[in-house]
Amino acid sequence: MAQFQEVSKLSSQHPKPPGLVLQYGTAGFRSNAKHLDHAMFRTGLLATLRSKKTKATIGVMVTASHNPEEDNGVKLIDPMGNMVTAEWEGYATQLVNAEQDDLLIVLKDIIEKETVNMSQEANVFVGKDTRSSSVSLSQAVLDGVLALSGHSKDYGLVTTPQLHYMVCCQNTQGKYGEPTVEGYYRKLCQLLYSIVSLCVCVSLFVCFFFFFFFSSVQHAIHSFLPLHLSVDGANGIGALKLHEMESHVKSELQISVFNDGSKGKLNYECGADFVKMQQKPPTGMEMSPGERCCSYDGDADRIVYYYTDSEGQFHLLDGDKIATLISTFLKELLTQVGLDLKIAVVQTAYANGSSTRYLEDTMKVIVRCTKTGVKHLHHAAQEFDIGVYFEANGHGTVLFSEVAEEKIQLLTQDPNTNDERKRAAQLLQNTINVINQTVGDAISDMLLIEAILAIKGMTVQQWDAIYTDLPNRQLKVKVADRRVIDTTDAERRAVSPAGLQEAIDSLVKKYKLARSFVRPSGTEDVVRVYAEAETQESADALAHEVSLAVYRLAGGVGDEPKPLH
Ligand code: G16
Repeated sequence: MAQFQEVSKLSSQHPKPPGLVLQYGTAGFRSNAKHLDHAMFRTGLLATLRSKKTKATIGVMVTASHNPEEDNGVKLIDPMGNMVTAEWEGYATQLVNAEQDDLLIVLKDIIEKETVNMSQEANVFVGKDTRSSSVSLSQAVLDGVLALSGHSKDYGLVTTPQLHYMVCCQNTQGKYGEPTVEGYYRKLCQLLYSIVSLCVCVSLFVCFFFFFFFSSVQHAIHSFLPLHLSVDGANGIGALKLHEMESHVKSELQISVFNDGSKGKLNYECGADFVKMQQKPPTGMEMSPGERCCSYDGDADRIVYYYTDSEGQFHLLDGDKIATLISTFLKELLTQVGLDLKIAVVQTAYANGSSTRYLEDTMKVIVRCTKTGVKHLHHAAQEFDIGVYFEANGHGTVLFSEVAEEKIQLLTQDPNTNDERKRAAQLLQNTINVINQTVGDAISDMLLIEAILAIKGMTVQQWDAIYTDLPNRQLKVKVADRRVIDTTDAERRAVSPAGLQEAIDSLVKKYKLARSFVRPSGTEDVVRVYAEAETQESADALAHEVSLAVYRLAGGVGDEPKPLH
């Protein structure tokens, strides 16, 4: 077949280093960029097969997100904008690891197993982040698509969620929106206008009564708009896209962008992962006490908020706090409209114990815990009418079932609905539109959070005070082969190596309100350790002791982990 000859020819320009093994991990392949050329070419091949199989457009995003600048990676996007299925992740691993001479055998095997019709047209959307290696690596993806005669559209520099959005728009014939970057901004920002204007109407209504006492209508509106926010762009694609979006929201939201890539290094001492892991502000950010700030990660699919108080103390509002704010807002609106829709929050083992207790005991919402990786959370959230999913690291979104969307839309149009119910239904409708339901999206989440705070008239301090986080610490341990650690119970317990879980259990018993778990990272060559306890000193000590147990029982390399203090 001519197509296979072309694959042979082009793959020799993207040869696999003999013996190199890569794993499709938590969010695709990730490694030092110099090992990835063949993986990109082959991901282009696989995306083309997936497109032929599904008769839909598939996305390929070249990014290593939160990893250091010298790394790169690739994420495959399925037709509805979600992550590719586990089965195809397996094919990706097989194809990428096939030695050069076996490539066609493995490729034909996948075609046969999946009964792919090779005469079917294929379409692949490709995007990339700002890493310098992304230029040649995305070209390798395009070569892979071309080798199997697929059509490709290169979106160039986009955030990961933007590419997810494009794929979904394309495959829903524009029902989800227009598959352009401009279309994305228009969709998200128009909704900010309407959410804010709804809010202004209410403010006006309230101010009408106060007018006679304080003559404060004008003042109230001016103090309400524009909102102001400082954003740390992690020196990545998010900063670039914020600049692009600025003109759309100038009068509603003023954004000061720091770490915009003009001088600093990607993700270096900045970005959502740094802020969450280090529990401190990014470098390069100007912060006034009490001012609302947020950080994106390297491909803008995560966001965390924070502020410093008048004593200079740093306060982090991570994915758990975001999930709580959004689900409280949605639950209140559902009560106002009188709709009985099942709402749930999906978290991972990293969720702070206080957040889970607050959600279950005070808010009385269903809480589910899944393995790390948005693909797992997304799947679990789909089981509910409204599924709010967030990882503590700030990656998350909200999913509305078709039934929920229909019921809400009907209410907005029902002539018998009173004004208060109609306003609440309209806000729910606007939330559906502003949120990127394909995947966690820092820009979309940020616009929703800003709108919620404005609507509720809430300061960042009031949001933070909803519940108090248990002090916690995350550490990384280097081991020879992190696959020796296997886990169960949504990664909360280790089943191997022998003795590790018993060691963790006895260490946890030493501290009050303590919890700890370990798991191999799926994006970095490390074992992650999480610990929480009643005090920061206890959380730090527990994290260190568990790190030592990992180092000793799981084949640690380099120096033994040192205590934090
Ligand atoms: C990716 C995944 C996230 C996950 C994170 C860390 O994020 O999309 O779901 O939480 O990796 O995963 P791990 O602990 O396995 O390294 P990103 O933002 O890097 O794409």
